Amino acid sequence: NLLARKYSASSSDTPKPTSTLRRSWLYVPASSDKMLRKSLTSDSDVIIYDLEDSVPPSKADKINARNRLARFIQSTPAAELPQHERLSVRVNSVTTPFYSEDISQVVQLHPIHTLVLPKIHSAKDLDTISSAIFAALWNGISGRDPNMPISLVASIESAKALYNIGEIASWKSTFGPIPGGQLTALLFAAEDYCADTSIVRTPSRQELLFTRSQIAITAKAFGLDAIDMVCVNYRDTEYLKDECADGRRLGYTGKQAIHPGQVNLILSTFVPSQYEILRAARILHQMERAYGEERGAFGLATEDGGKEMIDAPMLKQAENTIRLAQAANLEIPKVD
Ligand code: 1VU
Repeated sequence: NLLARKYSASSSDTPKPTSTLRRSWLYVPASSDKMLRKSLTSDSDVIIYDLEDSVPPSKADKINARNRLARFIQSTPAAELPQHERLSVRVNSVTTPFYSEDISQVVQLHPIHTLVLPKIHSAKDLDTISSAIFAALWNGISGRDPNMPISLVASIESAKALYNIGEIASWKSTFGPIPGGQLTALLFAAEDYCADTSIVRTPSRQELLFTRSQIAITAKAFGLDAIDMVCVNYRDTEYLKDECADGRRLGYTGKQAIHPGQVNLILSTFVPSQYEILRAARILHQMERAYGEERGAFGLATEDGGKEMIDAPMLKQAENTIRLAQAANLEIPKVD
């Protein structure tokens, strides 16, 4: 059947996940030796070593944090560090005097895969960053493999950024992805966004719905990952669960974390539930049968004894679900 043919683990044409899952993005302040060490024990899909807002703003503190991170990465055995795809650094924003030296030093830490870029307000900001990356590599100070791309994440945190979101999401470096960097994700920084827009935060998050949707859907339009806001209530598991669930419903592929205790919940929310996987498997199986009977639609039995109509768009949704489940190595049940 369709399910067995397209998705069985033993099938030779099993689709392979197109990208590594990047569900949880854990910030680790580079100003803290203790937290840097602790990051080595985290299962987060991505670790963001932070040079920006978790570090005090003084020049001395910024320089210390940058140097501390370099020492940490250089002195930790490679096998203990997060693997290449999991390693990212948030540099300081283009509006500060620190960003170009941050970039220059960070690209020398050659395992770094991703740069998280705060306060991107327009494509011009990305051009500025890209020039700094190009200059750092061109200066020949890097031990980095020149064919290793640098993945860029644009943080959307202002009214201007939201206004310019199309030009940001469609940005390409004039230097090419290598060595200019390649945009791979949009990230929503809710607290800065509220500071910029005077939006008043409420526990309901209702005031952020438009912006969260806009960012997630724009990311989809350009094939980018969409990374949802930080949940600052880091001791409230129920609140985090709720925020993760509505982020995923809005189309986000992952979420930022500020505390190691948030990671597992994010990892388990940004994948389909067992119920969703079973339903998707049934849709694929029953659509195969419907196609065999020259029908493009059929009625799927619902949990409450009713029926729902399934046709091509639901088949696509089911395929997306199975693909995501496979990428997360989740079991896909056989259905009759
Ligand atoms: O068990 P240990 O004592 O060895 O370790 C503590 C603590 O050091 C460690 N830990 C972390 N390790 C790595 N990365 C982290 N982000 C992190 N957070 C804590 O875990 C153990 C338990 O910690 P705790 O429960 O006692 O928590 P603390 O009171 O130590 O720290 C709480 C805060 C929130 C201050 C801490 O988690 C933190 O600094 N998080 C990162 C904040 C940040 O990066 N902010 C910028 C990004 S968010 C943004 O810009 C927009 C809002």
